[in-house]
Amino acid sequence: MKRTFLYLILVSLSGLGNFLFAEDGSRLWLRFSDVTVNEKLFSGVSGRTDVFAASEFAHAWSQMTGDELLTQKHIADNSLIFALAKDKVVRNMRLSTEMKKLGDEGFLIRTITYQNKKLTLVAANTDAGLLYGSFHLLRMIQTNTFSDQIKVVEKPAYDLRILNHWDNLNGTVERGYAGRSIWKWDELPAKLSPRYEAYARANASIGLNATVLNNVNATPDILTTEYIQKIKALASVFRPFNIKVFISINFASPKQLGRLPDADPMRPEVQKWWKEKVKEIYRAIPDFGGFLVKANSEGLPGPMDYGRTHVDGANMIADALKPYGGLLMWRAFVYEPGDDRAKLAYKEFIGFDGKFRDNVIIQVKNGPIDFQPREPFSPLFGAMKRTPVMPELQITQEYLGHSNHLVFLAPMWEEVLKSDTFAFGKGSTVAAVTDGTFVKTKTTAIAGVANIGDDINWTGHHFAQANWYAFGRQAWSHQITSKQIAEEWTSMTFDKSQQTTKSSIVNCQLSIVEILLSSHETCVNYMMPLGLHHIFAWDHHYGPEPWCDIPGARPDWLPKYYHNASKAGIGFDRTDKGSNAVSQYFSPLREQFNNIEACPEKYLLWFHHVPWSHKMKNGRTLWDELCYRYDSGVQQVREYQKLWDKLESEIDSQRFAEVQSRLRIQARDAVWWKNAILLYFQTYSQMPIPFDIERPVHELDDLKKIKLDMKHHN
Ligand code: GCV
Repeated sequence: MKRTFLYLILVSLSGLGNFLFAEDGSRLWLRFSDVTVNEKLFSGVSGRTDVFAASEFAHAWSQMTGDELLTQKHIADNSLIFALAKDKVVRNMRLSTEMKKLGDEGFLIRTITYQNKKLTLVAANTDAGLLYGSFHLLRMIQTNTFSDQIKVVEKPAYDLRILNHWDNLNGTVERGYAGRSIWKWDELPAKLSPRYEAYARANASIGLNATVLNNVNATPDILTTEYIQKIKALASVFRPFNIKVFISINFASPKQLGRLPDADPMRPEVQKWWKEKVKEIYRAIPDFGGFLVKANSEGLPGPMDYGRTHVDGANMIADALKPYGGLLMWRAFVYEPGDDRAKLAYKEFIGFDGKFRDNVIIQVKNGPIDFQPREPFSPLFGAMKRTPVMPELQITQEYLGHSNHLVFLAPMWEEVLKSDTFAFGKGSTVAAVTDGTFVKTKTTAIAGVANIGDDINWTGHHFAQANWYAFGRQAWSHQITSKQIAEEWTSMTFDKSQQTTKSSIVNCQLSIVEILLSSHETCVNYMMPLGLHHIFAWDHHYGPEPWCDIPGARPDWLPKYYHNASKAGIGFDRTDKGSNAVSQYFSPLREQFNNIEACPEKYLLWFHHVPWSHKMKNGRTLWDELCYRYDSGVQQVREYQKLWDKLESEIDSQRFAEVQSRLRIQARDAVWWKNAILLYFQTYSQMPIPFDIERPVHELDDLKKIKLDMKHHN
């Protein structure tokens, strides 16, 4: 990482820019040309010209103001910067413990008075820190929070803040709902799409610093010399933006590509093959990040194919990466049949605690099953006390309405990261057991499965951009609130009212934030409230299919396995009388989850099989409560439609119409969910739907016939 110390901005205004862009969402939250710079606050702009961060700032500034920053006309201002740089104010700062604490990626932004001028200073120990500081400063300008009294000190919560692309080399994206892959493998390395740089800039602007380019269901081809050249080309676009490149690899590559008899990690030729392959990669890409591996999961090859363990497999590849400082992210998304699926990853990994090399990190999905609308956190968080563990979140909405539903995921991730595991006593949140506070590790990390495709607006739904944004912001700071993220994103993304009056922008933004913040709970309500999970349609995971039965399918791929509905009740008994999954949690959680009275109602049917007539905390029966929850999900989406329609005169016509159309789909889908689930479960509960609730408008038999052809999504 390049070492620099300081870069300075004294900001001024000279003329507002007038750039015209189509409102197609392609600019994401980086809509600098729409920013109205408050003239009173700025009195001059300058900065070091030899720093990438400064050129990024300049790029944004010129769009905001039409002013060419850092050109000849501003050179005079630099005398002030040079004087300041030599001044003891800065000398002292450079040596301060505050600066040291910023580490390699932190920054500070501060208003100082120097030679009777108020200056805004961005300081960092590295170019990367300056880049993040610059984007932070820009964000303050974009969101109108810039002032002449700034005192910001920031450093990231995790070392690696990484996107996982589930992009296949043939251009499709597994669980991708925003078009095809943005990586144009056929054109690489010769042709570089301008989208690559735009992607890197967007990531850097929210603090992301790494990416895994290809699907965890990896083909060996990614390791061919041809693909290494393509990866190298991408890495060189991303490098200035401080983004490291990783790839997913297929464990059987030595067999498939190297033509060895097998891929047994104990076979010396296999070990040699990996060492040589890694050497070839680092020769091409010296700052290559490392590998992500899905092994012995969902049919993928792995060390267990040869009677070896996850430790054998991971350590063998980690040894190959070690001389180059490479990292191996080994996934714990495994569920060999044999027990309650929610227990399997823990059971398979817990015995390996402390046995992995120090450049291995175990990647664990937020919940014990699979990115459901709501899950309790995975019990592996905190349980591996001597092994680095990184959370894996899913930004793409596989189980949350794809890119048709407006669902802001920050509140869900905030709930996960702030959940207390009690692994090291009270306060050992999922965030704290993964960010190095409790488990000492060389590298800490957090991953998000990307929702990016080649759609013009990047993410299919305009509001799905907010989830990419939120992942970056939470990876940078797991203490930031969802509300802050929602407000920031909204004010950067819906920044220009057609009416251009201040109050109309503010009102518009308030409505959008209101929708964002309640949208996850809304989706949980119309899909799977009270701890219900995995009652989705087979394979595409879009609509409801609690009745789904595929002869010969693994039972734990079928909804009935999870809901267990019968005349007696509904839910999965994971108490000590059932699968005892509760025992994988630390006290007092395990007792709390085990006890039907103490278990949080949002997880009730996750941990308990509950009679239909069970009394909920509000006095209703479980059945009635389910009915009201589903209905309130529907009503909430209809509220969003009303709120949105009211904004028509405020929002540009393209984005308005596109969001409006998807809200209509979401409203129809919410009704579909409610009708399907209530009519189906009513065949078990045999209780009436409360009479003040809108009646179902479908026949159960008709709903059962719905078969969506969603192959194009995979
Ligand atoms: C990439 C779920 C998804 C799969 C995905 C898998 C995983 O099962 O449905 O598409 O595969 O998780 O995370 O490996």
